[in-house]
Amino acid sequence: MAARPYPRVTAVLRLVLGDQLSPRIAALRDLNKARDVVMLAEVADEATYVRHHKKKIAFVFAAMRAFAAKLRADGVTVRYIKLDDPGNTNALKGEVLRAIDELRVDEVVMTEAGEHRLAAETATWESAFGIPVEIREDARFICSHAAFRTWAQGRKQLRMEYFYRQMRVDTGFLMDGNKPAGDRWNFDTENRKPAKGDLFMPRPPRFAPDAETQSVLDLVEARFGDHFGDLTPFWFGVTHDAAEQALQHFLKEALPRFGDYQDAMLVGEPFLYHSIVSMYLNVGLLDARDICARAEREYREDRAPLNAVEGFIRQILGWREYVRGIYWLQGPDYLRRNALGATRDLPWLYWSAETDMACMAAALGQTKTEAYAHHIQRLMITGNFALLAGIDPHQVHEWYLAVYADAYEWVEAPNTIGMSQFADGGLLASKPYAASGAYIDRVSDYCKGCEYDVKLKAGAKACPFNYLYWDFLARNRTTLSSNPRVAPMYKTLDRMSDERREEISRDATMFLQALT
Ligand code: FAD
Ligand code: DLZ
Ligand code: SF4
Repeated sequence: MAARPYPRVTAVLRLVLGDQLSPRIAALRDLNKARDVVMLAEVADEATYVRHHKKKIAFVFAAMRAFAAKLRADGVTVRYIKLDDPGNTNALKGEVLRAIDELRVDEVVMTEAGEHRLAAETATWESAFGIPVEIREDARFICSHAAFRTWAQGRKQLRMEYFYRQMRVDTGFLMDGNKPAGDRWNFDTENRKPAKGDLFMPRPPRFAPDAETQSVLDLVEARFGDHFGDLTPFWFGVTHDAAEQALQHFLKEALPRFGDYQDAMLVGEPFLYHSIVSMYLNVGLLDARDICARAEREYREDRAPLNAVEGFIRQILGWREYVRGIYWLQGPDYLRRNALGATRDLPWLYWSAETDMACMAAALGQTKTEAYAHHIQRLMITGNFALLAGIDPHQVHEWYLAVYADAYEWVEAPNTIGMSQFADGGLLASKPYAASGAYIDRVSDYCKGCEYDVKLKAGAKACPFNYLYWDFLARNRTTLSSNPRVAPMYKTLDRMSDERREEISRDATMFLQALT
């Protein structure tokens, strides 16, 4: 991705994709305002490669328009293609071609796309267009492709914890000299408290749509009205200033308790003490290094405890960078991994959110209304259910990619295929994130209002997670029983009477047969 050996050019088209809305994005480096044209294009292809949540499409389009307006205000020439502009080919390639024709461009410069589908396509553009197409590495990430490959080389296991420690050392975040702050790398054992309802819970700031965002909302309703999810109320910020306000609110109001309640879930509280910044961060309205530095400052200046700040920085410096590294290292075949051979179709309840399981209704309901669920809801409720029910991981992946405002394949796929569905056979997670109702009851208050009884193990009223958990282990014995972290559960299963094991299988079969 180094500069190419072409003769000096006279006009450069700089393409900025909908999730690259940062003034420091690589494609805009060395921008010549007198000569270059920056292009952004709303295209149906990108809104429908999975049928994205309506709020996600509106967020991306409105943020693209706001970014274009900001560039124009800074004296940049912008070619902005709206979805309903006459002549819109509704494909990025078509729009670049049209611009080359109409503007007499000599070169295209862009930042690498964040997923295999588009990266493979843009790699063909230079020969298709007959002019240089320079594709630059996305420098928003803290770990470059080369640095991740070097870290991964020769390792038997690619565990996040070791990657994270290396990142702490390399960046100096939360380091005191060559030691981790507080003399420990990880404070997770302190981060598992169940939350209680609190009138002063810090909810994310809500931004009223301006006139441009309102016109995007009308457009999305008209063109994608049949996509999943509620378009309104639409409260996401769509500018760098709004995202900055959301970050400041989190740092001040929620970060101090982020650690304690990281795993907690409460009825009627979709956000708890989470930051709700992923959608801003993933499109470039916030910067990962800046967020980590500012979170660290809250600890250094005694406004937030170390367990909270370390836990938060680990998500961004550790998990976020790590899953991206895995995504590019593994290649496109990763999306089709299915180590447990799961084949059930994704049940309709993932789209309707209609179910008697209170935990699933809560996680799916807020997914529909907010295009947001926090990590434990994604992993231990909807993900856990799909895993236990044996749902085809590719369908699960496509669902997660469609329904969240922050969903981009580089971050979503390793979380779904690897962490949540164990479909990569343990590359990412050392054991499946499978749990019975007891876990959900411990970290949430969902069970109190559920039609099912979390204490019951069998029968029509028993919590489905209880028998599905054992049935999952029984079904996957060949693949999982040799895993040292799962083996103790097989000992428990084997100590059960034959009648009990038959009962589990009967309850699970009946439940799964009724699942459509
Ligand atoms: P917080 O809980 O406040 O965490 C702070 C930040 O850390 C997040 O904004 C995010 O940038 C980062 N982060 C936290 N956990 C992870 C993780 N596991 N991987 C990568 N980054 C992480 N995150 C996405 O950004 N996009 C996705 O499409 C996505 N899909 C997921 C699918 C599944 C099945 C699972 C289990 C997790 C997924 N995640 C995804 C990770 C995580 O759930 C979200 O980043 C988080 O819920 C976003 O909410 P927040 O901003 O309030 O995060
Ligand atoms: C997600 C998205 C949507 C909904 N629409 C557009 C668009 O119209 N134009 C665009 O340039 N990008 C869009 N995006 C973001 C892209 O899908 C994203 O760049 C790729 O998925 C790579 O991550
Ligand atoms: Fe979920 Fe089971 Fe609790 Fe109901 S009883 S909320 S299904 S864990």
